[in-house]
Formats: sequence, structure tokens, C-alpha cells
Amino acid sequence: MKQISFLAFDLGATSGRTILGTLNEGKLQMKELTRFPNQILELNGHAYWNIFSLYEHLKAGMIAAAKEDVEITSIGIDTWGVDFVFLGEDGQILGIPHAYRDQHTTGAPEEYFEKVLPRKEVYDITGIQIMNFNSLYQLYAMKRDNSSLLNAAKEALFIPDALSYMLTGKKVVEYTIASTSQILNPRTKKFETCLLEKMGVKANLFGDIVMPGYVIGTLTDALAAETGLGKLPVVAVAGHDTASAVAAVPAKNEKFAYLSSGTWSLMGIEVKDPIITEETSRLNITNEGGVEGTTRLLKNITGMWILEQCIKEWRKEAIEYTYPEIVKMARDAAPFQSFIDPDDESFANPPSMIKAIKDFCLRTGQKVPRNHSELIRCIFESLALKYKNVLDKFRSLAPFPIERLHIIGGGAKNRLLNQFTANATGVTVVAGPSEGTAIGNIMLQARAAGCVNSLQEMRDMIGEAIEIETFTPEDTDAWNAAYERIKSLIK
Ligand code: LRH
Repeated sequence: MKQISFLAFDLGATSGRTILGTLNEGKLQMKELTRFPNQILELNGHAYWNIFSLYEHLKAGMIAAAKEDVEITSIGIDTWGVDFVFLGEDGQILGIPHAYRDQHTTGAPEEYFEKVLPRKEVYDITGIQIMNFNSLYQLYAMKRDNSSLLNAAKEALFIPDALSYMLTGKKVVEYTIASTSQILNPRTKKFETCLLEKMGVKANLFGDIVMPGYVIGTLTDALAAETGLGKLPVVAVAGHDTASAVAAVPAKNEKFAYLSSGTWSLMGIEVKDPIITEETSRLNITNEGGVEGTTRLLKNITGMWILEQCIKEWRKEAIEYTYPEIVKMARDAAPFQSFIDPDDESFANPPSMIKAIKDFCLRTGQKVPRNHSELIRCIFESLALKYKNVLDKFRSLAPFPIERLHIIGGGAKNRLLNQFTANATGVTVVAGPSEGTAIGNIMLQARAAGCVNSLQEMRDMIGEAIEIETFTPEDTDAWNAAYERIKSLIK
């Protein structure tokens, strides 16, 4: 295979990156061209994404890419899930999109179940875990609040599709990102429009679905000239970051669980068909759409968000820790002092995360972390113990024995947490790639270009190309005892 390069935009809820990925004789090289912040825009008590600023960052990324001495084959964009942009009759972007942490959806699912369709029916149709911020409840909240944007909207595009639209002028609805909305039926892979119609939202708000690999269009004439990239194709990758990340798990067979570790920790298994049962409903487990028609059976766990918010607070006091310092502080603190359930509502978007952690410990009769080291240790141990709690659920659901836990994403670089996770779960942890999402994005473009033929071939190639590290469970008795002590605090 001759050398071939792709440009990936990987946007998370706190930052975005432009990555140039090059495949050469089966080797994969990644080069980060730009990195930019993506911050929630707080305005009049609401939370938004500044999509126009993101567009500017994409443009800067493309200009940086044009300066590299390589021929680029295509561009792909992946982002976080559920959020969307409205377009008017003439295709104009209307307003700015709500961010999923906006408080307007607090209690919205319960209102929807009472006034529109019962919870059981919604879950049975969609197989998606009930979370306030799912697109369905965002739309419900907007309808309830008589949103002028929703009233004026002809159609809506999920964030990666909206950015691709800004680059190409072409509108698509990519399957993996659409699957996060709780409007899609994972069995038919089509929107279940009754979920919208029954609350008075137009049935065709979202258009026809395309699968990952679809070529959306080429850069607009203006962007082709301005960036210096020419009329480059933009490919619908797995637009949902988690779908791209899971596609990059370097697994040799299906007997694995994954943990995509970033702002969120997404833990689950990959299955061929959706699993929608009373049990998955009770456990509130999601069936998101993956690559090659696979299903990501997973659960959202609040991940590095908690630490990220503490770091933000320390920064305000002019305290800036490097990541190795943070890990060292946790390592040096005493074990098993206090525990939080990362998914407790109080950690969703508190004014002070540090106070929220201390309050949780106080109200549950535990020691309150006294310094930054104890706080960080508490966060890491709590994550590892929560991972055990969730992995146990997948152990009972998986149609195969779970032999390994693959950790991918930025969190995979945290060797201490990887070891804690192996200890807590009792399963061998395989860490890497830490750039899982961007690698998945690039490999899906490579598949669209005909360089690889299947998901397994992609995974084999990734397994060859990147370094992975294995963590074997240690101290399991101490971790089991800690889990027994705190498990009643987990919802
Ligand atoms: C992770 C993620 C996750 C969604 C959340 C909104 O970035 O895409 O899979 O649930 O953002």
C-alpha cells in the first residue's frame, strides 16, 4: 500500500484536535496539527456550544494541514453525542446549539413519560439509556418552552453533520451520531418518528440516515481556496466520538469489554444485535449504533469530568498541576479513605466540584478529603470501583466471557488508574490507543478509501501499529473489601 494521509477533526466537550493520520506499509503515523479549547458558552442561565468558533478552529486546522508536505485524501469529523443545530427553510443555521449540560432538560424525561409516551415504550423502541440530555428530551424541553428556533426550524443536524455541512454545504444524518438521540430504532436503524410527532415536533426534522464511510461532499469553493486544500472530500466517519473510539479497540476477538475514557467513561461490550430486555431497561443500558452494523451496549459513567472541573477550580487559584504531578499526588495519598459515586446528580454541573465531592463524603458519613492529593485519590479509586460495578453488569449480560478490558482514549495514559481498574475489576486491562477516537476516525476514512476492508482488519492494523500496555490485577482482596464497604453508595 502506498502512503496515504487523512485529516481527522476530533472534538470533545472540553477540547478539539486536528490530526493528520498517515498509513504507510501498514504503519500508522499520527501528527497533531492543532489543539483548541471547546468551552461551554454560558449565556442567560443557559449552556451553548459556540459552533461558529469551532468552525474557525476547523478552518485553522485545515490551513495548518495544507502547509504539511503531504497529499491528503479526505477529511472526517467526530464529536460528542446528542447535541444538534437547527437549519431554517433556506439552509441557514439558526441561533446557537444548546450544550447537553444545559439545565433546561432537568426533569424533562419524566415530563415526557407522563405527557407523551411511557418510559417503558420509549426504552423498548430505542434501547437507549434514559439521560436528561438525550436529543429527544432536549427537543421536548424546547417544544415545552415554545422555542423560537424549533418553531422556525425546517431541519436539524447533529454536531458532526452540522460541521460537515459548514465545510461542504451538504446535509447528511450519519448513523452512529443519530443513534445517540433516543429517536432512532436500533433494530431498523431508522428514526421512529412517532417519538417526535407525539409531542408535536415535525416527523422529518432529521433527514435520511447515511452509514459511516459515506462521502458527504467536497470542501466549498470558498474553503478550498481559503485553506489551500482544494476540493477535498469530506467523509462521514463514525461521527459519534465513542463509535470512532470503539472501532479503534485493538481487540483480537469479540470477548472484550471496552472503556472509552475521557470526559465521560463509556463502558460496555460490542454485540451483533441490540439487546433490549427488561434487564437492560432496569440497568438503564444503552444500545448505540456502531461500525458495520454492530451495537455498542454500554453505560455512561461520569469520567474525567470530575477531575477536569477540580483542575479548573485550582487554576482559578493559580495552581497548575501537570498530569504526572496529579498521578503522583494520588499515588502518595493513603488508600480507601473516601468514595464518591461519580454518577451522583450532584456532580453533573455543580458550581464547585470540590465542594460537591466534600459534601458527598460528609452526607454519606465518610472522611472528607483534606487536601488535593486526597481529593484526587478519592476520584481515581471511586472511578475504578464504579468501573467494577458497571463491568459486573456487562458480565451478566454478555453472550461471551469477558476476557479483557480495553481502555482507550486519553484516560488510557493514566497508568495508576489503569492498575486500579485491573485491581478493582479483577480483569486484565489492555491500555491503548490513547488516541483511539482520532485513530478510529482516520481508519474509517481509510476504509472508505479502500485501504482496509473490515472492522477486524482495521483493528488488526491498529494492534500492529500502536503500543499497548497490559495491567494484571493485584491486591484484589483489598479492592474487593473496599467495594463491599462502599457498594451501597452506588446508585
Ligand atoms: C462522549 C459522548 C458520550 C455521550 C456524551 C454526550 O464524548 O459522546 O458518548 O453520551 O458525549
